[in-house]
Amino acid sequence: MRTEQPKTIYLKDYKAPDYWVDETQLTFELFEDHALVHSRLALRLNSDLHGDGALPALTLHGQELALLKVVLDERELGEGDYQVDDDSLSLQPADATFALALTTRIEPQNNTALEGLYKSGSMFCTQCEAEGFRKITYYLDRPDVMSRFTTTVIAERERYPVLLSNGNPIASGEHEGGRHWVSWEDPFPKPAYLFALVAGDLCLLQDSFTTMSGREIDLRIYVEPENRTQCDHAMDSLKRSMRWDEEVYGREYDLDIFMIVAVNDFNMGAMENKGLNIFNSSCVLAHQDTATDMAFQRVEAVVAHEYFHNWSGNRVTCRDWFQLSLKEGFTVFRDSEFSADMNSRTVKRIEDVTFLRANQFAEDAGPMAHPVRPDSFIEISNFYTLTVYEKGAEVVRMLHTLLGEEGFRKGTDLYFERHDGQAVTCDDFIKALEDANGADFSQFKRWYSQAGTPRLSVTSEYDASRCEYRLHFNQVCPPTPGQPDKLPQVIPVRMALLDRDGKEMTLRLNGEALGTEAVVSITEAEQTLVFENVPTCPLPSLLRGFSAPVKLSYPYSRDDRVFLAKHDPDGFNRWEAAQGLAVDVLQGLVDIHRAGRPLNLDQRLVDVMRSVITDSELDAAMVAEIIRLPSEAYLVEVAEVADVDAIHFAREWLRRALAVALRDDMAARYQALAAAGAGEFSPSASAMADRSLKNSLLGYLMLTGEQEVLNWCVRQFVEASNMTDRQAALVALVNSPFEQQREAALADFAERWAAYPLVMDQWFSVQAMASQPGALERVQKLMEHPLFTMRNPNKVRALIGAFVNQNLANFHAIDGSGYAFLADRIIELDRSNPQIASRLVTPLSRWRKFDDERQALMREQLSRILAEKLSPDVYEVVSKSLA
Ligand code: 0A1
Ligand code: ZN
Repeated sequence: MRTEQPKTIYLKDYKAPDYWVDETQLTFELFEDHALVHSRLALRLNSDLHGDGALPALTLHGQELALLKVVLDERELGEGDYQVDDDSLSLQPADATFALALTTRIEPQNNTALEGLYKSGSMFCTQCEAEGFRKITYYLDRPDVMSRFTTTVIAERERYPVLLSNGNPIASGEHEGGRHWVSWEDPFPKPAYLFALVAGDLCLLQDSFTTMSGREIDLRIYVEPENRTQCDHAMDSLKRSMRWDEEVYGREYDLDIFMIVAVNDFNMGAMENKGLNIFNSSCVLAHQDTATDMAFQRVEAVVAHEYFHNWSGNRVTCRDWFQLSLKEGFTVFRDSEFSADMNSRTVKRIEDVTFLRANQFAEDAGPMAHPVRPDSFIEISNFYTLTVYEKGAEVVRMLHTLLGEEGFRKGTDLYFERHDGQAVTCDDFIKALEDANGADFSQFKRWYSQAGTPRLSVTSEYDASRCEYRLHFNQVCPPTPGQPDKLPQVIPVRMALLDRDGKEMTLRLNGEALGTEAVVSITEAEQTLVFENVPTCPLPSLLRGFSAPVKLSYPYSRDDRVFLAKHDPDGFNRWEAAQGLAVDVLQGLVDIHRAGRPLNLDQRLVDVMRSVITDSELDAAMVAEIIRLPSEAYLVEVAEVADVDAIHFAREWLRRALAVALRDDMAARYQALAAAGAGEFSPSASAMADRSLKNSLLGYLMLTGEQEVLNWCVRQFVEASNMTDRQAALVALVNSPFEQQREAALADFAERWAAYPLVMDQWFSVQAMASQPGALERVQKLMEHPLFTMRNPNKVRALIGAFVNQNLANFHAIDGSGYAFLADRIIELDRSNPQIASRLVTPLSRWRKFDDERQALMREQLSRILAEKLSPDVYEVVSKSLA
């Protein structure tokens, strides 16, 4: 916790360390009220910096530690021989190489921040990224210091039969008093952020994988005994990820054993510790009875993400935390391509783009906007952001688009070969791609240094007499904090030109035939492309597959969008056209509602929706995506000043109007899908797609208020063979006016699933998101539920997070009650878990989007928070929000 102003750290101040740590030997003695950590470090002067042999002081990072013993080269030091303050331990070495042995005492049981060594339930576990290792012992806790670790864990055998750390087990034995020990050795040098330890009473799912060179890897998933039956999907996902990384990137696993451990209390999704991934249980456990299809897909993606880090992150790591996107952007790109290969590529892309536009675009337009490679930070935990992860992945995707599959692979091969075992920068990554391909990405690198979402405005002209079609591109990137002026970026635009039948024309540019689809690079602020031999005026299909993370505008009429939604041969852009039409319609309805006039339904939207609902040839998952209206969050993002009430009203009105207009088609398709899905549960992609469409239709149909539909919904809730269908029915009931059925379903659900924390998280979320008035009171009441606790991040996200991020109409209530409620929760949580508290500030930080009255109310709450004694985490976000 802070009293004085926290310090800002700058990328430009980066300096290599004065000393290296070649070997790190750790011994943990775990007890019920504390732990002792003995470390023995082999240190060596960084002679590149200090070639003259002068020995600078050694300063190690350390926080919240009780230092019990310091031994320098076998000599125990007295208190006058070293200096300790809140963040560090300093001493003066006498030689260029030396051994330092330390003993610290820590209290994992009282570690509520879940950073460092802590307890989750009865289990000990660690979270060291980014700077958690310094809460375990004094160390050079920075990613460019890579060391070989050997770890011994000693604990009571009865309570902690399983003792794990990174690498391979090398020895074990018994101590008196019922204690036992296990030693682990990790042969690969690694930064401290990849260190992990687990001790607990865990059961094991075991399998094996034979690598491309024929090595047999022991695969282990450790969970608490009651979760033993919910690990199969994670294990399958792991094996698929291992194969995929061999096939697509030529990357083979390197240790003999790969372990995943599920813990209930975890700040993020999961962590890629070398050989010992620690997961939030929500990203491991999946069984059809308890997890939705979405949860299954998340497990698959997160397992893959952490596994892929073994190369993109662990073997090649980051020089400093400003380079975080080096591992995260690349790894998100890798996991999203993996998911695309395992499921529907187009649907995966639609999901990713939808998420990016509703969330990352908002971040890029807000007070915390920062480049993919930030220039400065106060608290690095605040920079595990959508910009570093998702926009970073988009940047890597553009490089992939520009180089093509083969060129990109040549580049990554060179990157892994050149930098294996090193801690490097985003520039090193780009350089490897350039060198392998003879490419020049100097302008492209602005994507790493400039924040903000570029706007790409396109207009066109057709010259019939010359058969020429001109596309004029104009790019502008708005100012962001600390960056008033931006330079033009490289924007790859994948595109085609369609004739009146929706057929792609052959593209000719500067005398060169490019085929029917091309990627053109826009590099200037203003640029015109002249297509030749264009026989009739075309309709452009632009930015296919969302080939660059920009805000594209082209003056499409609603009729143009209808045409593209029906005829564009590119599936992604068909969806994009339907989405654009829905956004346009909704924006029109918001304006009409604000003007106090009655709303009317544009039949063209009904027509598009009908055409897909009745098209049994089209992938059901695509249909589900096309009929899903843009979220309220996205409508807020695209509005100049967002009127949340009008947005909520218009969107709900449109949903109901569509349900009424399409009632019979929707009902027929719902019934057909329900009949087809009855019987044995299937986890196949096509069964998932069917469930997704069926449940989306049920949501619409319930808005008709018909008793018959209510009966279908109740039947689905009661008879469902899986959680996807049951939860969808619950959502529909909870959002319906049928109070008695709603309360009965909630009570039934709670009774049945009380023993399953992850299922109960859904129960909390469904209620927190229900948009009827009075949601805040309901949330406050739910906070008193015996299964709710502010100490578990999943519960906080499920109830508080869902309310403030997904229930916009209630959160933004004009009396300010939602804002005051959130401020209270942030202040309360900051005392126990600053990382989670800081993430909750986001909705308040977006105050500039709203009307004056709400702006004042939101700012008032931010100021109230700022007046408290705060962690650096919350201080940074709140102070930047108010700046
Ligand atoms: N590297 C992990 C994410 C992660 C980051 C920080 C954490 O604690 C503060 C935990 C996990 C990943 O990308 O999966
Ligand atoms: Zn990651």
